[in-house]
Amino acid sequence: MTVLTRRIGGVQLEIIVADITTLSVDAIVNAANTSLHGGGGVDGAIHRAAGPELVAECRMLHGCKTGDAKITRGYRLKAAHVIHTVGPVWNGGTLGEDDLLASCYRRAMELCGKHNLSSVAFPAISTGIYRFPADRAAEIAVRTTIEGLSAAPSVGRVIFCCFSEPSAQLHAEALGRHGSPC
Ligand code: AR6
Repeated sequence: MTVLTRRIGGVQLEIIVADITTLSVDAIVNAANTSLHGGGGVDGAIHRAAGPELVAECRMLHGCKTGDAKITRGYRLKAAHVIHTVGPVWNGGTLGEDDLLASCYRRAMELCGKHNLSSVAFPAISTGIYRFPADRAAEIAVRTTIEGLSAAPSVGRVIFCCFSEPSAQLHAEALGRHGSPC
């Protein structure tokens, strides 16, 4: 379900409510952990849908630091690639969580640019098991992704793939503060 679409320059930004594993895009972003060996939440769903080849490739990456991102193929997913990023665990906001979350979106956009990808879908990183406040995370997600468009000139479509309507509303409010109606 599409909640909002906005255009910034030549780039279409969409807020949808969906299961990210079903999307046909160049890359879906995974909210992983530092081991990159899979887990619960969206990470578990992506690994289940991609098949065992995904964890085999992930094992060769030797983990990922919080705030960083690494790219693999998508295997049995419709998405050609998975960008694995590791969001911060929320600890009250005094341990650099905002900057680390922003870094996830920035690094993911940099990888899109480096690999010449044209479409990318993000889940609401850190807002599940890692307990980052959803409204604060949505603002960081939208703002940082828009800032990151300059590092990814190949990208023409960005999807914020929310898993609930309240999450989508928070992203829609954030996107409403940026960009113009499509
Ligand atoms: N499609 C889209 N969004 C989803 C899906 C899905 N299929 N499933 C969950 N979400 P979480 P985190 C939403 O917990 O907070 C894992 O164990 C979910 O509703 O998946 O970054 C990792 O291995 C929430 O809004 O990720 C790490 O250990 C958002 O995705 C840890 O969880 C993120 O929730 C990472 O925690």
